[in-house]
Amino acid sequence: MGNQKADYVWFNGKLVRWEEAKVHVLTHAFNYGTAAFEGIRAYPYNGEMYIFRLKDHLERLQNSCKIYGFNLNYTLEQLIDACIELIKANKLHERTYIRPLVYVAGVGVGIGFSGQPTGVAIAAVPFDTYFSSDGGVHAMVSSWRRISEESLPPSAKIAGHYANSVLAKMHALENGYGEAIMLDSKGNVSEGTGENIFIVKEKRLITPPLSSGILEGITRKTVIQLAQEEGMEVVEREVTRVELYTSEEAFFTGTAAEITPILSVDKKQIGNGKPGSITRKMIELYGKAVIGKIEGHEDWVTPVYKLEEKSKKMGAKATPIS
Ligand code: PY5
Repeated sequence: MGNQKADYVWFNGKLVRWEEAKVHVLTHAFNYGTAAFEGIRAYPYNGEMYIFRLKDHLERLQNSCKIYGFNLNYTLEQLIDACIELIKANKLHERTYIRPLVYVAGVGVGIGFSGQPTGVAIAAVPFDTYFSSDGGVHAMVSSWRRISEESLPPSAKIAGHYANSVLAKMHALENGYGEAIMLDSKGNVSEGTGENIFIVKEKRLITPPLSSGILEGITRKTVIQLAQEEGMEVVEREVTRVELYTSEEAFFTGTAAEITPILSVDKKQIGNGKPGSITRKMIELYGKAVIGKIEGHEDWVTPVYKLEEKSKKMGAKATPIS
């Protein structure tokens, strides 16, 4: 991620200036990774900003908190309003990334956190593509295995879990690859360091199941739904490492990564080394979905500035009284 900035951060119920969104060095979350977070995108279209699947992301945040027993002192509605308010305050009108974070806020050295307060911060920054856009990414299979249910619950989006992703990602970058693909504890394909993975075989989309230690991605869910509605077959099943090598197409899905074609794995070219037709179709559909342009799924997006309602109201005022 880059060093994007904005004027304000939503910090424990208030908008504070960017520089003022600070915590103490002995904060429990800073020392032990005890924070649940989300990554959400907002997209500009026709002067409006649309937040994609905001409620789904915040519900996952609630579940992450539940798994770890973090108190989340704000309701879903309050968090939705906070995200909207924050984009407005920062006057954002470009591709934006929203990062809500619920953290154990006690200051001290003990590991137990019962009775300690939790804090909530939401940052929103301009954010374009996650991977440098040269048509896709070259990936390696990492020797670091994805965290498994035996030690950490992979379906919770917890700051501390990302130490695993950081090891795999840095190993990949240091070896000249754009991304790492992690295997699960059994040796099947799990996911990228911050993305789910799909492969295409005989025109079918295949993606690893929850039991392969994945984070249940909202982009993954969106892609499954969009593909099925297009009449494509989607299978959730274990994927072996060599199936990756011989797949016709492969791509990553994630809020930050959106849909990113995988051009090679371990230096083995996927398909003809260019984004395949199904991948391109999914990119096109996803591009429409995030601005509310898929019929029947307009409710996936939350308008920030509510321009439509405003213009309706203005229109009503302008109507002459008969
Ligand atoms: N798997 C992992 C480990 C992730 O971190 C993410 C999201 C996904 C899958 C995809 O989930 P979703 O489709 O719901 O976004 N990663 C974050 C993101 O905002 C952080 C990336 C730096 O995309």
